Amino acid sequence: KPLTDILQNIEGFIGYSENNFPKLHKGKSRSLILTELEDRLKIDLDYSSGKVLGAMTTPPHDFARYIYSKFIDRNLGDRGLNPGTAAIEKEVIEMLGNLLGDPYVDGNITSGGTEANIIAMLLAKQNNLDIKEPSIVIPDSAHYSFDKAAILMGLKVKRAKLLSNYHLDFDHYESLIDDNTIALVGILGTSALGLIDPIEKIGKLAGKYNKYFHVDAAFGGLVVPFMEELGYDFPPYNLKVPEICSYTVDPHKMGMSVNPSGSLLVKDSNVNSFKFEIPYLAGGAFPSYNILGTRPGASAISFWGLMQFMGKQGFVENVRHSLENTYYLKDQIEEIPELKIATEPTMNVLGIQMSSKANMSLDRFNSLLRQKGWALGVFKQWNLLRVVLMPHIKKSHLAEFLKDVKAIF
Ligand code: 0PR
Repeated sequence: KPLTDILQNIEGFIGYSENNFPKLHKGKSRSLILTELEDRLKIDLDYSSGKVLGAMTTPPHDFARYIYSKFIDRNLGDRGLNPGTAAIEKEVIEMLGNLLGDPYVDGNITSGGTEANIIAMLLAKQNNLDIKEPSIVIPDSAHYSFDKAAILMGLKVKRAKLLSNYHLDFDHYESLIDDNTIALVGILGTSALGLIDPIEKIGKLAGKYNKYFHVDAAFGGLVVPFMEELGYDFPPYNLKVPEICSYTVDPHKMGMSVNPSGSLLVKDSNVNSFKFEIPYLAGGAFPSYNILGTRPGASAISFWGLMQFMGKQGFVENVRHSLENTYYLKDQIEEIPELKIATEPTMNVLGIQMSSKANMSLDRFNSLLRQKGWALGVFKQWNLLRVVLMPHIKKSHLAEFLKDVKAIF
């Protein structure tokens, strides 16, 4: 299909031919372009409306935005040319390591959880080059980035079942491990429900079978440590679990930082580290774990600045606000006979399902919500709608949402 046909079908598309670049001999004025952009981008959902209820992203903190635009020219792909930025990146990894139990951890800022998880699987593969038909064992709740990694590297994916409460069926997980397994994956904050896998127990399996162990804490890595500060108890989940080889944590989710910002922390004492190196760069060769070549230094710099600005207390307050909203919404949903919660929430993610009293499908319920502008995540395989109580969600948004929900039944 030609690109023009595809664009014509996008809602809000106005006249590609008018802007057709080859025909546009003379540039337009900034103000004309900005006016057009503001107008065309109006159809994108606005976080401040509270309608973005099902995404793991939130508007970046103002200070992070400011820093990002100020240092937007820094390229971590050539760290020799940007030694200041490289040092800041190293400090961000150290600070994340400190928060997660190991300040001596190695690692890099990535474009997000997907890049970090793909690199982790690549590290596992490089550590098991003798295995000819490599497979990975992941919980059925794992993010699609592991499937992407598997496609790229020709890995077989073995998905461990979930129990009826959507937690991992640990016995099934163990039964999938065999000689071809190159990596075990555990999740701190699943995409659908924010649940936590038994990280310490999977670690023990990794030790017993001598396997590479990766933890995907893209979401939970910047939630759970702050929940601990609020007095919540968790079984061991962080880098102190000795068998962990690598750990994904995303500043652009609950870290309130700019897109794109992820990170991969690597315990190089557990890994035969495989870093990419480009020898001819003007600034010299600085091997890193990244797949991206040119990569935004401003991502590292913004999160460094944001951590300094907010302090631990700032993140703790954000998490407290998100949890209060989670429990408020849970209580309210439980009062509506046609709905139920999928499972007890562990962090600020809530799954909503239809109860046996509802005479409506989940699909229909969701499309009625969409008509009213509410954007929730849909996980068809588990018959649930996901609400992520990100920092931009206010109680008043939830009250509006509940009013619309009640009007449906
Ligand atoms: N690991 C976990 C546990 C995730 O939930 C995600 C993404 C990733 C890894 C991958 O992270 P990146 O998207 O940074 O590569 N989870 C979000 C989700 O599934 C991604 C997202 C965010 C999707 C905002 C839509 C959206 O509007 O919800």
